Amino acid sequence: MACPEKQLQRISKQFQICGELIHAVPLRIGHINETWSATYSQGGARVRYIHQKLNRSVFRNPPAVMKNVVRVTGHIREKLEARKASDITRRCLVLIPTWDGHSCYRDAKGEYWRTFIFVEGARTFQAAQSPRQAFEAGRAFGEFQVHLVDLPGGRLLETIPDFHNTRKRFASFQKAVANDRFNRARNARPEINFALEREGFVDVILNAMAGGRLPERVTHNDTKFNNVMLDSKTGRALCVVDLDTVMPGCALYDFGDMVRSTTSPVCEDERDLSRIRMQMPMFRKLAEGYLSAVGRFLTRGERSLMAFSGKLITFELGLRFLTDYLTRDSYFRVHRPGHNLDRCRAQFKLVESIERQEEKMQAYADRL
Ligand code: GN1
Ligand code: MG
Repeated sequence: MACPEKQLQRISKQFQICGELIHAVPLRIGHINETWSATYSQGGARVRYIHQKLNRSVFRNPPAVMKNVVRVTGHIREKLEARKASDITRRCLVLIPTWDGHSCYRDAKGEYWRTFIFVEGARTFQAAQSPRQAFEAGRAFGEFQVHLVDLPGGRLLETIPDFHNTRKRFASFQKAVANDRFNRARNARPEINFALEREGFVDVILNAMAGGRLPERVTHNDTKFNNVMLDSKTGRALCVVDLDTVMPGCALYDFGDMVRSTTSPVCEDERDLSRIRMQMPMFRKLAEGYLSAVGRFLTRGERSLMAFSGKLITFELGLRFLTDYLTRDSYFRVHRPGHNLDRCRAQFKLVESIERQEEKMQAYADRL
């Protein structure tokens, strides 16, 4: 993540921040955007902000991303203010506008930069440490969906069209195997077969949505456990971050990605596959937390696919990592050779574990 301090100095001057930039550190979070935490001196106090450069090859229309983020954060903030919540700047991301009033800054190279208030006294984790944390994640993403049920101003823009279209993801995977441009398919035969054997369920949610059996909602679409900020003192969820893929979707995409990223004890790129499993106590608390927030509006159809969605989205991510491996890692940032294949293997191992427990998981959700 090369970004000399000088460049960041220049960028940071574009935003409505009063103070001098003292230093900035790159944050190794996410596989897509580039993020820095920057410390400023302001009237003698130290304050931190987040500066982020959007990945333009993933987000083809950065102004659309920013439009959505402004609408979503503005709406949640209004709701928190209306109910006189305390600590609002830690409960919802706050964008710092540029001096000329824009939500982001476009530099001479055409790169888009934005700035958020740094949420102090909070932590994120790569993997959930306890069922209580799983509950908090479920509740936080559930509340996020609840807040956005009445978002005014029409449909959000689709920042990445077909983001959770598992059929299209499957088709891209098939194409990558057929072309095998980088001669990598030979390293991934078992994974390719694993994926091919499961084509049968890729359309379930798509068909239910197309047939009107599942509603479209405003969803987060990237509900990874490390996108929940937990208060360092109380352990309670404060807010969810990474709002670039908030757009029209299915509530189950969110729940499914929570199952993927919260119920296994290890990170999504764990190489010791024997450590990967869907842990029922984590699932129970995750489902309880989620339903504690959305229980009132979730339809029967949505409820009935909660366990399935965990399997589907874990499979979808496995497919995406595998496709990216086969096409020489052009999408997800990698930190070692074979990284995307490791990620794929970890997802598929988790899919198997969910398959073994799917009935039990759904039976539990049905009882809640
Ligand atoms: C990417 O960059 P990050 O970690 O927030 C990806 C998600 C994946 C996730 C897997 C825009 O998110 O869809 O679930 O990696 N984001 C995009 O770790 O593709
Ligand atoms: Mg993301």
